[in-house]
Formats: sequence, C-alpha cells, structure tokens
Amino acid sequence: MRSLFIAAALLLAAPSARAQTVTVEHPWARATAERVETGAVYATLTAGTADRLTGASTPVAAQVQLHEVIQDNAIMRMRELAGGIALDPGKPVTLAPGGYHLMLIGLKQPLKPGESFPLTLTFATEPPVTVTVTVNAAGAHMH
Ligand SMILES: [Cu+2]
Repeated sequence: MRSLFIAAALLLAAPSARAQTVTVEHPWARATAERVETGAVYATLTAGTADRLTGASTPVAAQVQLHEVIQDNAIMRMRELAGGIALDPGKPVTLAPGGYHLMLIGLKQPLKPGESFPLTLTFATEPPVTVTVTVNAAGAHMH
C-alpha cells in the first residue's frame, strides 16, 4: 500500500514540476553507407538521481534498441539490453563503440557526415530528453 502512495505522488509531481536531471553529452552517430539499414548512436549520460535509460526513438529510424557489444569466445557480438541501462547518480555512463550503444534499426535515409537528427531518450523515472545527434564520418565500424 505504501508503495502505491509513493507511485501516485511521483505521478503527480512529474513532469512539469521537476527539472530534468539527466544530462546527455556529445550525442553522435557514425555515418552510414547507402542502403545500410542500421546505425549506432553514442553519448555520455549522467543522471542526478538513480535512474535507468529504458529506450529511445528518432524520426530517422523505425526503431531504436539499447545494445551492448559482448565478447563471446573471441567473437564480438551485440545483444539487446531489454532491462535498459542503469544510471547511478553523478556517475557518467558512456555509450561508445565497442560497448553500449543505441542501435538504429530500419534507417529511413543514410546518415551523412555533418548532418544531425533529433533523438528522444526515455527514462524509468525522469521525463524524456530530446537531443541533437551529430553524424561523424564512418571509420572503423562495429556493425
Ligand atoms: Cu547494436
């Protein structure tokens, strides 16, 4: 019963009365070739309170999944993080090549260097944050 009251209080307080406490730094994506239907977005997230990145969306892709790269018998593979990515207060979490990333699935257009696109991140507790993702030249590619 007590937890129900707390949940109700949180609902009433969100979202307009509270300032967003998650900061998103340097959101970027790798450029993609023509006809490639997946891409990856990276950024550094820092939450002010314990939270969890639960998903994302963008107009440039049909779907966005949270992925991590894992080493499986010397083979690099990706797996979806169905439970999201935990954010500890004040501790930056970096999404970077070879680790956590936001996988863009069903790209509607190639991501060209120098261009940018909006991406909205959703969290378990905090209100969503929309950032502008900059496209960098494709280099060594994980995907
Ligand atoms: Cu991936």
